[in-house]
Amino acid sequence: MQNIMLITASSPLSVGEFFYKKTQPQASDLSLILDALTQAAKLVHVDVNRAELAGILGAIGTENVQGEEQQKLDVIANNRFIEAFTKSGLIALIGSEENEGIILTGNDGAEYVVAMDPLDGSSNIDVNVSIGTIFSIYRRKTPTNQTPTLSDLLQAGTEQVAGGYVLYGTSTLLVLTTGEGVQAFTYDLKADEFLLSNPLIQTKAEGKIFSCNEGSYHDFEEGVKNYLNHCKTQQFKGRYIGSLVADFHRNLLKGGIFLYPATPKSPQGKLRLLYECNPLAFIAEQAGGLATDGKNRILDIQPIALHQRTPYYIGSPNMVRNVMDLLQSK
Ligand code: AHM
Repeated sequence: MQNIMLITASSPLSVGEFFYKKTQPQASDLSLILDALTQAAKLVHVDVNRAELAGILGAIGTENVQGEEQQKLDVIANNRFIEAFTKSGLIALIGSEENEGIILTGNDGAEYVVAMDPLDGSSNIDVNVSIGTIFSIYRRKTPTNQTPTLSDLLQAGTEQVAGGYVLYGTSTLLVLTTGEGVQAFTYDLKADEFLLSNPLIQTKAEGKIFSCNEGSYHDFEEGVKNYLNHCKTQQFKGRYIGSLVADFHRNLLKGGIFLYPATPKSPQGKLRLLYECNPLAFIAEQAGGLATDGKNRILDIQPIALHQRTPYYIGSPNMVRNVMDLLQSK
């Protein structure tokens, strides 16, 4: 008979504990903001899991600013995060995919602002496929004795104080960076906390997965077509869920590239710079990956509009460099 060994491990840190232990000056504010974020994420976790039983699947009958049909869960998640950030007292302003303009929380003296996609991948809500919340936290630029403005959000991604996502998948996971590597926290239902489950995520320099909506292949420019053909010649695996967070997360862990190129119909691509591309680009770079629009580093782009879009290539660095080379060799 085999000996059974009892392993006792000290209990993993919660998000708040992990960041409170850090020494940077904003550590305590940041841990409180992340606490607000995780409180909302826990509620959204329940909403997502009970959606069919609770009758909150399907469209609500309205469109967001992008002209996309809003799902009931889009609106519920949006309200959950807005309420949590507002109540924290630490967020002055929010920019959301679901709202045309900025949302003033009334916390005029607060020092931070948030850009978010409260529920990304909404076409997958009704079919029980992974979806996510994506967010960026910035320090505001306007003085705290003034009402915050859109300019507080229109900062390059390099200015992010924190960025990340919550993935509502086979488990609910928060993946986060504050510029010191990438950490993952898994929602433990028993403890009712997001607990540190991976203290340092790093991606592979070279991956073997490519993720792209190939239904638009004929609309892609030659460089993208050549890269996709290269992936197939190399017999890389094609994997595409249609939920950015889920596609990105898989490639982050396994090594791969996600592509959402421009097309004649969408010359700026589909994905939004502020609350989809920048947070994931911050994570990718902190994990050793790259993110570009084909020419420029995503994090260097100076935004000019809240709902600005960009072509997007993100993932393992050698793969991203390869597609950039092909895009530039016309
Ligand atoms: P959404 O904000 O309506 O959910 O759109 C964003 C989603 C991303 O999650 C995903 O990468 C992309 O749209 C998929 O688009 P497509 O259906 O064109 O492949």
